[in-house]
Amino acid sequence: MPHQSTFIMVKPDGVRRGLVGEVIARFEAKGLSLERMELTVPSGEVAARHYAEHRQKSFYAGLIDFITSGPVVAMQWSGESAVTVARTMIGSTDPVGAPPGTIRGDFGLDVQENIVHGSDSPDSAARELAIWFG
Ligand code: D4T
Repeated sequence: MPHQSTFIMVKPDGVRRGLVGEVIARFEAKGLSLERMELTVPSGEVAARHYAEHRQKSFYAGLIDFITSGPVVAMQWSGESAVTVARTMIGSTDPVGAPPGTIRGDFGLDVQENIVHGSDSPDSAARELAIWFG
């Protein structure tokens, strides 16, 4: 099983709702290691780089407005299969269909305001960690 690093972000809705501690506690309890963490209001440039693959999508403009609407908590977590493990714990993109026990399944109902982001592959993790942490 590969040791991996992944990029996790508590989105503005998660910060506004006071779910930062809940998200961190879940990853800590699972056994992943917190390597870096920063509370920051993303610039339009960082948001555009992060969501570049969605530039042509109908929800893109709203997504950029949302992600830059307030502070997020940007984090690097590491551990065995950290990318897959974190995605499994976060749950599917639309919280309506995310199973109970996942973060989105337990705390969300809105596909845009879905609380937390996690990298979808090791390559995405490397790209996103470079965008957010340089
Ligand atoms: P992120 O990247 O935020 O962890 O989400 P996912 O990996 O689970 O989902 P994604 O890349 O397909 O979508 C990125 C981001 O866009 C928002 N979104 C998505 C939205 O606002 N409306 C939509 O219809 C969809 C499909 C939610 C996550």
